[in-house]
Amino acid sequence: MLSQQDLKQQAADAALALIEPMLTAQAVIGVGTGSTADLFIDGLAKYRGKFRGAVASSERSAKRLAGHGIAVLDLNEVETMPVYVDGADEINSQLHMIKGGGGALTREKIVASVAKQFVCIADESKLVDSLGRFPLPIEVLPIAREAVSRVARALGGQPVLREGFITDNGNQILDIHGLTITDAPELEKKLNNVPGVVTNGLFALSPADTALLATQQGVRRLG
Ligand code: ABF
Repeated sequence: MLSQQDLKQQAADAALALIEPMLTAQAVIGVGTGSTADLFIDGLAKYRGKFRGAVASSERSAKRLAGHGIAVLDLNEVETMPVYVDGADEINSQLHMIKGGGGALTREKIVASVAKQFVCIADESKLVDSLGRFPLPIEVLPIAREAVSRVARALGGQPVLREGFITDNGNQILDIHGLTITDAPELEKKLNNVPGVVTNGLFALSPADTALLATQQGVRRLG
């Protein structure tokens, strides 16, 4: 029986095998945040020098990349990237995701938007029939916390402030419990339009292109 850590490692290894041919001297790799992304970063170290560098979706990932001697580039120096590799808190069969459990959803969504291909790496526990059992993270400007909370309640959710947490961008996070998400792209659009919302953790308007899901029977590829 493979542990969850073994499964995350297998997903990370599968992503490294997938992207290896993309690692040219000019290539810049987009890198996500979280425990599975950490394993991907550690594996990327052996290819250091084969590619130009990486753009990180958080200070946490930037530090880990730099620790391996991988050049960490400012997104403003990069026009495009062949691939963005990142984990997820939940993913469904349409490759819609809930992300942000690690608090990095804003930069994750930005960096992913610049890459040609979004490869999601996850253990099988992240694959769900419908999104929403994992509380939906929303990054909010602190002044808008209560206003956005009222909107979340009106949508049927129960917002909980992520106590003592400030994002890399200096904002707060509301975790919205109890949402029944039947149309993820629609809800993402709605939340995008709420004044004070910086980013919501639904990645459905721009879902992953490929998912590498580690299972007890091996790594499954979706998309
Ligand atoms: C990242 O992956 C975050 O959005 C999310 O919180 C994290 C969860 O993945 P893991 O289980 O690998 O930590 O993209």
